[in-house]
Amino acid sequence: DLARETAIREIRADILALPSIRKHRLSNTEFSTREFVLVRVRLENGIEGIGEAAVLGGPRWAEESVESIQSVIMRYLAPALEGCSASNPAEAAARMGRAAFRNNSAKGAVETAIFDALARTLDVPLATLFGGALRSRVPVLWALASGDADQEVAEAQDKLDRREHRDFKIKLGFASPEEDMRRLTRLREGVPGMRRLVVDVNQGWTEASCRRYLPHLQELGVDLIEQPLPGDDFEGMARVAAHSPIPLMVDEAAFTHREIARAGNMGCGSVYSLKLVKSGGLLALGQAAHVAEAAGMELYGGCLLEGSIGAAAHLAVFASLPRLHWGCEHFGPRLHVSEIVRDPLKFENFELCLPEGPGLGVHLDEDRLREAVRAA
Ligand code: MUC
Ligand code: MG
Repeated sequence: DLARETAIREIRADILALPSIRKHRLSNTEFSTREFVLVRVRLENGIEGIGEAAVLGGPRWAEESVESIQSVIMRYLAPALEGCSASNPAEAAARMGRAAFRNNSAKGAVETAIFDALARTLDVPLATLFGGALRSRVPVLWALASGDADQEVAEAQDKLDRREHRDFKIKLGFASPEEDMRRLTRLREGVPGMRRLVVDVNQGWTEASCRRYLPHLQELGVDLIEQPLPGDDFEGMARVAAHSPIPLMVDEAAFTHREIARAGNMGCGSVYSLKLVKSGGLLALGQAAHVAEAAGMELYGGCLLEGSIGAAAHLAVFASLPRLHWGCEHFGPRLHVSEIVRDPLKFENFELCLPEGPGLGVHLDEDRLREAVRAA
């Protein structure tokens, strides 16, 4: 029977590293090599599922590092899953929830690998396990984050010319707000063909700078302001949002369903960024979307710069959502020099394509994988 055939036999977690095409800067971290953990779950039937645990430049965007992810998986999550079957991902998620507090990136990757192994066993795309796909493509933006205004203008124009991206996000908060305004102005003037512009401050501003620079952001036609204040400043976000003609997006502030409901109901923002590393599993990711909407927020398909494995996992859930108002930001597969899959996700006509085929729809490339293990 299915439960016996899909019993979890082995769980592996390897630390990998891939160079990025350029330095990526955020208010509180930066990196030119992306480290992540590849999780592999082998079932009794011999089928293997894969999952990706992302971090950004060490334990800085959130508290997890590749080292903590690997050891939490091997020491706590894998033992908790002994005797569990991939035919019951909800049971696997519940066991991991009891075995470890938070550690969402680790849990999310293991749950992804379990779902992938189940979908491959059933020979269906992963989206089928979330109710089926309502869309096969999702609009995808690109993030500018080198901090060098000329480079950013050239990069954005190139993405537009290739019809890969017409919506952009720019990372602010690592320089002074004045410098940020200069970079933004350069970008708006230098790339007139750009459609939407999102600014992500990654918790880097104060309430005073928000008030002071809101009029500039409005003049520059900014469409969305992501997490300008520290994640735990719900009251400040609510006050800024109440003044802002531009919608605010809640990112680092809300991981759990209760945090999402609180952020929405307090008016901290009118858009929520969905991320596997915040929800801690694909089941919870889908639920987060419904909680956010119920609390009055529109949905944005967020990422932590995952490659094709993590992006495909998010897409399987995003494809099944009734609404995804702001599209997604899964440009990660193009930010890294080489990927560890044979079939990286496709970008066409400003959209990211949902991969076809059973499970996640992507397959490991063993040669590239060996290089990425060596680099780590
Ligand atoms: C974040 O805070 O949104 C996603 C895209 C990007 O450039 O950084 C990440 C994390
Ligand atoms: Mg963000």
